[in-house]
Amino acid sequence: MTPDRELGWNDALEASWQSIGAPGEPGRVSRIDRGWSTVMRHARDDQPLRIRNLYVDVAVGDWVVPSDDGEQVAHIVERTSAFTRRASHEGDRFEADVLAANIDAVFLVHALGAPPNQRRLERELVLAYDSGAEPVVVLTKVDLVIDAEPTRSELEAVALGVPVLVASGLEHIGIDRIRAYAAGNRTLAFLGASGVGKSTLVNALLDDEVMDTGEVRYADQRGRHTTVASQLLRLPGEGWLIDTPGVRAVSLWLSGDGIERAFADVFDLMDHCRFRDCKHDQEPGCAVQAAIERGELAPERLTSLERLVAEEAALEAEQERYVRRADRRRPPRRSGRGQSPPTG
Ligand SMILES: Nc1nc2c(ncn2[C@@H]2O[C@H](COP(=O)(O)OP(=O)(O)OP(=O)(O)O)[C@@H](O)[C@H]2O)c(=O)[nH]1
Ligand SMILES: [Mg+2]
Ligand SMILES: [Zn+2]
Repeated sequence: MTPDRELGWNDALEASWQSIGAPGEPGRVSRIDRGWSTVMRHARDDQPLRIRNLYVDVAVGDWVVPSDDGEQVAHIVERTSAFTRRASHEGDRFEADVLAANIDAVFLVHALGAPPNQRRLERELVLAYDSGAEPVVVLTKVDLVIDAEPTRSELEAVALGVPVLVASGLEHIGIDRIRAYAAGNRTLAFLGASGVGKSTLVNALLDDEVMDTGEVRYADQRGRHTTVASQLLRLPGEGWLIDTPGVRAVSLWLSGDGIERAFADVFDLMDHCRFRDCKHDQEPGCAVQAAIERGELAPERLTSLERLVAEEAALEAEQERYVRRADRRRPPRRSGRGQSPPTG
């Protein structure tokens, strides 16, 4: 049986699966509970498999091949995208924590009615590009403001052509434009600070009260609800949605070319500096400083870039130190920058 395209199977996944000899019958992980994966075999599977995920770092959204005895995950089909949290060091294990996999479009959610936060958006764009998903910015809670334009144009200035949508989860405004990204059985996910309105957007998309929102828990006085378990949810019409807790922009993994893409304007300027090793500080002929002087580049954007580059370098150094130490203690394993999760 070929995997169900309605469940999100696509040409890229097919090619990866073929490249490992097209084993078994891949299904998609819809949730994970302490070592157990729930695996759907087709889009309307109401009796999904429950199998063990021993020795494999499975994430919600993954396509997995069950073992012949149907008891455990035998392979993970190579991911088209992955949200990865910073490695946690546990004993001599060195692992990045994959929160969600095979996401096609990621919505970077900001709330209107609060000051626009360009720095946060820059960081989220880096993480989105690094994940491999297509970023889209959503400004929600539009019902709270008279004019969304000032905030929109401030965030557009750092979005560099990434679409910036306006919506309200509460008032069901702009929901169809978000849903349109799921056409072709694609998978959506939401990233953003706590309280910006992600769960409310998810509810509006599902047209249902699937996710708890802050308000709900305020009522029963147990404090804010934060989504606790990732799950793959079917959207009405077509497409999928992964609701992920803890995808806070602060602690994610940095790797790949996310910084280069999110700061493409600054990198373009850097190509025009007189000296190849320009530090973009006091050097003569620095195209970056010239753009700042002309008012074409905000100095905060350069600072923001430098901070992210330093952070990535520190993370890499830490990884390398850790891997070197671990390598002295046991046989070599794949490691290094942007360490790819095991795929089987
Ligand atoms: N006025 C207005 N309020 C909204 C809107 N969307 C969400 N809210 C309110 O904002 C609060 C937080 O919304 P949530 O959807 O729970 O936020 P969240 O991003 O899921 O938060 P975490 O789960 O903590 O990350 C709740 O009180 C919502 O009712 C909106 O479009 N308009
Ligand atoms: Mg939430
Ligand atoms: Zn320069």
